[in-house]
Amino acid sequence: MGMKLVVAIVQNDDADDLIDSLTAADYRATRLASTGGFLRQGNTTIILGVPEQSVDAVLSIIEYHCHSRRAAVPNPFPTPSTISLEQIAGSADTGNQKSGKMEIQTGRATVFVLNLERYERT
Ligand code: 2BA
Repeated sequence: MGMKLVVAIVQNDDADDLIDSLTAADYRATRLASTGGFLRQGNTTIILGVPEQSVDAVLSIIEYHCHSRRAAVPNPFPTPSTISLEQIAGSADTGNQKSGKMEIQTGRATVFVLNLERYERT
């Protein structure tokens, strides 16, 4: 029986319900605290080793519990013209800079499905 590794990066607000639902459906999962490279804010990475035929069911559970969100966030990469000397010196809250905000629309979840060469639970 082929096994797959599902790696799902989800928003923290969706993680509890998602883990509860996966566990209730008898899927073993590991939850890792992670940080998005773009926003540099906390998110949750869930890894599950599952039989190949369970992948679609797991993806459905993820889709059901994870939500796309629109948010105004501090621009992680403000253009040089929007950076004040105070920001460069680290003495200003960049999030409150009028010119430092940007709108993003997150996805529901980012999911990778990988072939698992070997799975052991001893
Ligand atoms: P972050 O990298 O912090 O990205 C958070 C959200 O910011 C993204 O949501 C997207 O809406 C926006 N965003 C990311 N990069 C952007 C860019 N270059 N320009 C404009 N907006 C951008 P999602 O796409 O739903 O991603 C959520 C999290 O999933 C990401 O957090 C990252 O931790 C992970 N992720 C997404 N794609 C990935 C990939 N190809 N490889 C590894 N991790 C990924």
